[in-house]
Parts: sequence; structure tokens; C-alpha cells
Amino acid sequence: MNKPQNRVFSGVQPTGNLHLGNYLGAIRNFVGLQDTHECIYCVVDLHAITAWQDPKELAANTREVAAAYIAAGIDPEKHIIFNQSKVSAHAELAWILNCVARVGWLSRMTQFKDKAGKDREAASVGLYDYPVLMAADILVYRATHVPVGEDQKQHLELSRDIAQKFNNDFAVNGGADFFPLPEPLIMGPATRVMSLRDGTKKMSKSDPSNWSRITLKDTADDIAAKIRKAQTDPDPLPETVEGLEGRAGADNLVGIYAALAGIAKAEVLKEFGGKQFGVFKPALAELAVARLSPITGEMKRMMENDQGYIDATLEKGAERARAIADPVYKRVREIVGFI
Ligand code: AQP
Repeated sequence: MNKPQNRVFSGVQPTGNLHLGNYLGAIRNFVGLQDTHECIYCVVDLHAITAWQDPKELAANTREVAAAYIAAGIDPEKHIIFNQSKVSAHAELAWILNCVARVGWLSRMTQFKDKAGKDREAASVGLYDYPVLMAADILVYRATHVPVGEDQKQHLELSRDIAQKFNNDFAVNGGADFFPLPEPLIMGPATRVMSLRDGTKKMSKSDPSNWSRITLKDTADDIAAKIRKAQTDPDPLPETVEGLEGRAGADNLVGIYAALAGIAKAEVLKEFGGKQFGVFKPALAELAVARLSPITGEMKRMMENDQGYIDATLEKGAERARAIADPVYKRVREIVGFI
């Protein structure tokens, strides 16, 4: 079985409130990899249900992430867009990898600790096992590269550990080197976009405050209002990147500007260093609207008028995904000794 050299896999959960962090930390980077890699982009609905989802909303949110992929510029003819639950090999491989991964490894995952919070006993088993399913998502395509935001780095390291242990455990039956160790691609100046309300907290879908995030459904007015209200401090912007230290809110906005403009933070400060937020925030709002509104407009159009196209794209993508995943899973069955 040939080993792919340049295969990208990544996904986004259809849990609603798709935001600027998901766009800058993940989706925009997905778009940029299309010329150099074979890309597989998934709407990870199996991951979404690790916390209860309203079934009707789950369906709508699944279409919405697919629409975001397409509107952002992923070409579903050249690459693959599909939703995870349509390809059963993800869940089947996850079971085998559950038997490879160690409880001690999963117990160290900080995302589970954060999401389960104080009432860990009440968290779903799926939430605990999430990183093993994520390893299966990647390995079932023998993907070599995984573009993610910084928050997923630990899960990626776990995927590598699981791949390595599988290869070692089953070296006796042709498994040595079977899975490539996937490389994380954590790219650009916005690998961790922070909440607009609290520059020390990650921008996230589940933050109860809608003011904490810019979503891909926001209008130009929403975006401008949220940036205007974003947490900052009374000082003008510094002249250098070092001057952003200890100023989380300012650092976050400068990082967002840099990512949207496609320049380094230092260049943003060359233009805005010494200026007040009263000057910087309207410039940031204008840039954000210019970059996001073509995408949000196209998403809206697809969601209102073209759901048939979204569904057909996911179906066709799943067929193509199965054509890659099923033979890999078949080989895994042989390596493990299933008849
Ligand atoms: N704030 C962020 N900055 C940069 N990248 C981010 N990502 C998420 N938040 C940020 C990246 O987006 C991709 C998809 O994320 P996900 O949908 O799988 O789930 P998540 O990381 O759990 O997203 P949220 O918004 O943070 O949801 P909740 O509130 O449920 O925790 C990933 O590549 C992720 O790194």
C-alpha cells in the first residue's frame, strides 16, 4: 500500500457559533494548503455529539460548516469535503485505537479537564475519548499534515503517540511504519485568537457571551460594535511587539489585524504604534468587514438558497473519502489479526 507524502486532514465541529478563531486558526489555513497538498476537510459531527446537540441544529450547523469551507475558498471538486458520520471507518478505527491508547495518556489532556470542568463524573465518555477519535480521523487517511489552532497541539501529539504505539505493537504482523506520524501545521499570527471580552481566554464557540467572539454570521454592524467594545487598556499601542507583553487585549487585536491583513504584528505596529484605540479599532473593524463579508455573504446565500448543493457536496465527498479510508481500515484489520 503506497504511503501518501503530502496528505492533509483537518476538521471543524458543527457546534454552532463558528467564529473568527476557527477561521483564522484553521479554515483560512485549509484554503492555503490546496495548491501544495491533497486535502481532506471534514465536518466532525461525531465529535460534536460528545456534548448534547439539538438534532435539528446539528444538521443545520453541519451544513453551515460545509458552507464556510466552500465560501472561504476550498474547492470541493479538487479536494474532499464531507461529514465524519458518513464514513464508518473513523469510528471503527477509533475502537482499535482505544485499545492502543493508554488511560494515563488521555488523563493528561487539558481540553477534557477544561470542558468537563468540576463535574467530571457527569461528562460523557465520548468527551474523554475525543482525542482517540481524532487520531482515528487522521490516521484512517494516513494523513501526513494536520492544520489546527494551537489549542489542538496536545491532541496532535497524542495522535502521534498512538500511531507510534500501533506501529510498534503490530510490527510483528506487518504494522511497522504503517501509520505516518502526523505533523501539526500551526500557522500564521493568529494560532490562538482570544476572547474579545477577556484577552487571556481563548475565543470559543461555547462562551456564553456573544460579545466575546466575531462569528461568521455577524453583519458589518455587529463586527464593528464588537470590536468597538473589545477589551483593551487606556494606553496607546506600543511601537514594538515586545511592548504588547502584559497587554492581552491589545495583543489580541493586533494579532487579529495582522492575520487579516496577511502581515506580521511588527508591521501593524509600524503603522499604528503610538496611536490610540480610537484610531486602531475602526481600522480593524473596516479590515475585518472587508475580509469576512464576502465569506459570510456567500455562506448566507448557500444556506438560504442552495442546501441541495451543500448536501450533494457532502455526499460526493464522503464517497471519495470512503475510497481512501476503507482500504486503510481493511489493511488495519489484517495487521491486527481480524479475519
Ligand atoms: N480561538 C481560536 N484561535 C485559533 N484557532 C482556534 N480554533 C478554535 N478556536 C480557536 C481552531 O478551530 C478548529 C476547529 O475547532 P473545533 O470546532 O474543532 O473545536 P474547538 O477547538 O473546541 O472550538 P471552540 O470554538 O473552542 O469550541 P468550544 O467552545 O466548544 O471549545 C481547530 O483547528 C481549532 O484549533
